Amino acid sequence: MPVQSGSPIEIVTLDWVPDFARGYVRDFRVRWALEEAGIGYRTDPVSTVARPAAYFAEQPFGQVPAYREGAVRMFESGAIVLHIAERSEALLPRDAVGRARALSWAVAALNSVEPMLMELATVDRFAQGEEWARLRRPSLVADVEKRLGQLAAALGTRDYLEGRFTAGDLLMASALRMLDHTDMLAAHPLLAAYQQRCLARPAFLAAIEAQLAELRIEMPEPA
Ligand SMILES: N[C@@H](CCC(=O)N[C@@H](CS)C(=O)NCC(=O)O)C(=O)O
Repeated sequence: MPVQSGSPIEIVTLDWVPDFARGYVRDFRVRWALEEAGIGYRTDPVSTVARPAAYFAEQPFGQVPAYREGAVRMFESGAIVLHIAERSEALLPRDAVGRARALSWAVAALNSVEPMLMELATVDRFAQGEEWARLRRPSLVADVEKRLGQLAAALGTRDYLEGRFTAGDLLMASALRMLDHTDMLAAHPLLAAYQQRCLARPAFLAAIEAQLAELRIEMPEPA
């Protein structure tokens, strides 16, 4: 159970999402980071169907999550996770070398891995059946396979990208969840095991349980 510290933290979440998005709304990343850091929080669900105009002053794109902590106002899940990581050695090593590596992996997750996985999710889910999606998919799949191979090679046989868990792993494992509708990770057993290791962490499970509970959905039975 996280402990309270400093100013109360509030995460802006959505009050409803369709079934496929439950457990995947990006506020889970912020909840996960706070759970890893042992920092308590509350949420302020915003209406999915009618986002108040004032909310755009807080999150310019009207999306979630947004983050409030005293005078601090933040948006972008990656930035928020790194902000939390500044407060916790559990997410960011104190030594300069380890910290630099963790930051590199965090940005790699957001900038070099997530965009192509997001594009695949768009092709497979949101543009399903459209001609452009059918034409785009083969070369996109090839790009994703290549990137996964490179990531697997960098991970090697380590438990985490830099040996110990960091915010970089949190964001990488979060990004890899965008492949959940495929079996593409199976081609890389060590990477798949890494993903499972990250997602078996009590802090991740608590984060997902909290999101699902807020959306009033029961946790599925573990496979
Ligand atoms: N890059 C942003 C993306 C945020 C995002 O896509 N949020 C989605 C939920 S996962 C959202 O708010 N969707 C509703 C909308 O775009 O109106 C972040 O990581 O915070």
